[in-house]
Amino acid sequence: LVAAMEEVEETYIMVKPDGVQRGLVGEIISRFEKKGFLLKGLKLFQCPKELAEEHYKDLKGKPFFPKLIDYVTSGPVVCMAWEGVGVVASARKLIGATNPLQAEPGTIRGDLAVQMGRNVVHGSDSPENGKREIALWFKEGELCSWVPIQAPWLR
Ligand code: 3AN
Repeated sequence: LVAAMEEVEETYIMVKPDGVQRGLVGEIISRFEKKGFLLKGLKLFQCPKELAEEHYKDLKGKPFFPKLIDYVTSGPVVCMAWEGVGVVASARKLIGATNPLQAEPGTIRGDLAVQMGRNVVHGSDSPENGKREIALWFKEGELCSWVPIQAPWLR
């Protein structure tokens, strides 16, 4: 488990339409930036229905699936690719529990959200899904590989 935590990973983080509408984009980006992860891709994007369905394909049978698709396509989202050691699990900790009422204070959902169906942010649940989702939401030329000059020790 310790070895797994030391892997450099990528995760797909997305500010959902409610986060954009509420003006929380800067606040959410800031939490990952301050933590010390590396931003590799960033864009404002109106998600088509087909892409939302592909992204959430594992939840297709759930009763809330149609509402989830309507929600995530209801306005622009902010798509981000973040890189770092153990970034997948760490980002999920920063985000907090799926149900914002159960999310710990200090987490994004714990601090900024109330409703399960309006939980402001998405984060990949495994390194495999991180790769899959980044490939799904970004085109090749939209990602940058770079080393932060001011803090190379973070990598
Ligand atoms: P997470 O986003 O924390 O990884 P998932 O992957 O289980 O959670 O669910 C994806 C999204 O589906 C959640 N972010 C939430 O918006 C929605 N969702 C999950 N469970 C429910 C539920 N019981 N009722 C309504 N929406 C839900």
